[in-house]
Amino acid sequence: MRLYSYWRSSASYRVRIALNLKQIEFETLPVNLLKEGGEQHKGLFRDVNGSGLVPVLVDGGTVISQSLTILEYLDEQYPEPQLIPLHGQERYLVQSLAQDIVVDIHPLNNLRVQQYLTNQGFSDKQNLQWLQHWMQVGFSALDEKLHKVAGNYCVGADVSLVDVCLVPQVYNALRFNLDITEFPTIERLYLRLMTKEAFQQAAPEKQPDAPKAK
Ligand SMILES: N[C@@H](CCC(=O)N[C@@H](CS)C(=O)NCC(=O)O)C(=O)O
Repeated sequence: MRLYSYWRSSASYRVRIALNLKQIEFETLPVNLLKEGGEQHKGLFRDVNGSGLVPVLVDGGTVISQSLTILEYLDEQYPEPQLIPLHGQERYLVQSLAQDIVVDIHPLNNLRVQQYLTNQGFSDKQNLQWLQHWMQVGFSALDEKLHKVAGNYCVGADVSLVDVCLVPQVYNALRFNLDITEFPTIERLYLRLMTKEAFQQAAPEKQPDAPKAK
């Protein structure tokens, strides 16, 4: 199992958490999103994913892009622990909450969006305000929804796809100085999830391509 990944990519972070939860060993194939304009736009990786985005999972002859699709694949192939409930309302609740994060919140804080805004004349401060605004909008709604359904985990008593997507998004929020104490359910869940080994080991700073601490 190999994962094209970038240490600070939150979409890659989701997949790393799932691999750890399922105790699947994997090799990281680093794609440096910043080096010389970004390796995601260059020859070798463009052949792997023409969209120029990480993560991409390679499992034997199977090559999959899009983190949610990778997570679905892993859940089918390695069902322990099951991240997407197989039946009932919980199945759709888990998927829709995960999409609130992956589809509605995350894309607006992606690197290429920030780079575009900078090229359009946004200052660093305006860029930060943009990021914080959209995360604030997304987190407010998400916090209310999670408040109604969370137990020890985002949805009830079992770890799910939502937890896997929440932690990297909170990492992004903290990175961009969003005050997450405004979102008490999200904050509680994040702090609890970060006590778990599978989540800790997936953290950006623990990845082989992370800059070495000085
Ligand atoms: N919908 C995609 C999003 C992937 C994505 O946005 N990846 C980011 C890193 S988190 C990326 O590769 N960005 C490169 C760029 O913006 O140039 C997924 O969930 O896998």
